Amino acid sequence: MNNGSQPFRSPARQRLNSVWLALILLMSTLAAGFPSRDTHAETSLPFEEFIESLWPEARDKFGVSRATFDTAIKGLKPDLSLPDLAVEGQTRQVRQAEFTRAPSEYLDSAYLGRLSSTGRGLANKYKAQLDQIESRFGVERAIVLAIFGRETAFGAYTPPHDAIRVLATQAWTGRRKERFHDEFLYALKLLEQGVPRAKMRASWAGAMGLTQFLPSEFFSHTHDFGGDGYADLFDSVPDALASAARQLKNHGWIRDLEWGYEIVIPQTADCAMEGPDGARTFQEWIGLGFRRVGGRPWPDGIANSQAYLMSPAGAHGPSFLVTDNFKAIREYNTSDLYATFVGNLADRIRGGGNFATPWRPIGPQKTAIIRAVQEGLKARGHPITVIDGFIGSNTRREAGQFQRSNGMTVDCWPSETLVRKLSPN
Ligand SMILES: [Ca+2]
Repeated sequence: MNNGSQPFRSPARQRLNSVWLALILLMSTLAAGFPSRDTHAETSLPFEEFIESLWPEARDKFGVSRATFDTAIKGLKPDLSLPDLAVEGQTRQVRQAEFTRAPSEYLDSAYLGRLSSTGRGLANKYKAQLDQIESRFGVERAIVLAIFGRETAFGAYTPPHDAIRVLATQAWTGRRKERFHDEFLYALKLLEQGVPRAKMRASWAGAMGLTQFLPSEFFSHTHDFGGDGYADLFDSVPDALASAARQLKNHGWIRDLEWGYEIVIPQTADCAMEGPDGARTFQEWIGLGFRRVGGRPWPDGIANSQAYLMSPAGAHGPSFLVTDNFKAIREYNTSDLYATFVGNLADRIRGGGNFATPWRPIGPQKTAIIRAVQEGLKARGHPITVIDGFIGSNTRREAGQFQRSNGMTVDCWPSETLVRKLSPN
């Protein structure tokens, strides 16, 4: 699952030139207008008392013994350096990397190329098991391998945190602490079932194992491959691959359907058609003049499948028609960049996959500017429901529609220019 702290081989850092300084000054100004939600503590109990308050539930609903509980919490201290906490006196922390890194960096072709080479090797090594996984779950091997590659670089990366400490901290004072309450209890249940604490190394968001599952997912999506009675997501590659496939299937994966296709938007259309609400059949898209890049043919049998337009960098990079399987990947990690990474890595493992359209270097996605664009669009009656400073299909589409109806260049991308245009003064 979420693995924002995972190291990423990024291209050269953005240089801090005068344009950036101006942007930063603008951002500070914008940020000043939006009082942070997280400068006040929402925690009512001290950490130790909060953890102890979970004991009755751990015992009654999760079958945890007092001995396991005591051992797990002995000497436990919260880790206030984690991202996404709401801690008194602490400034806002950076959230998931998917929401801050530029698309051109996140979808770095060289890194994708290296991963795909390793992935092809693993496809040979685990051919027999992958045959069975495809047949059982209907998820194609390249997709399953791509999840493994994205999450832990095929096991080369071990997350740095102790899962119990991370989950206890997030459940106590995380910005999304409701979500982590049960995850902490499921982690205790894993200990109760004999998973060694030392194995339970987690991302800052509590995901563990070769394919990064949250503790609750160990109880809903795992698959024991080989029938030794234990789905070992820490040390068994076949178990981890089968479990990733099962998780995708549980999230609606459709057999024999691609995740999506890079396309060319016709002159008569633009990026402001983006988003799941604008889904049409492939037949309809093709009728509107959408075509695959490089004149590639459409495969047989997809005419009546639904797809929606998705341009993760607005008009500054490739656009895709994506299917319900793209949505299933997003259930693994709710981010268009994440799902595009997985889909593209799968394409490359199969031997293709280079983006035909370049990702232009548009810099990291600036939370303050995105937030100002969302506020401005909402004030003008656009259907923006969440002002969160994170960019997704909805913000890109509405930005594009505003640009279109105001005679601006339609790039569906938040910018300083767009903020000024949206400003009431
Ligand atoms: Ca097993």
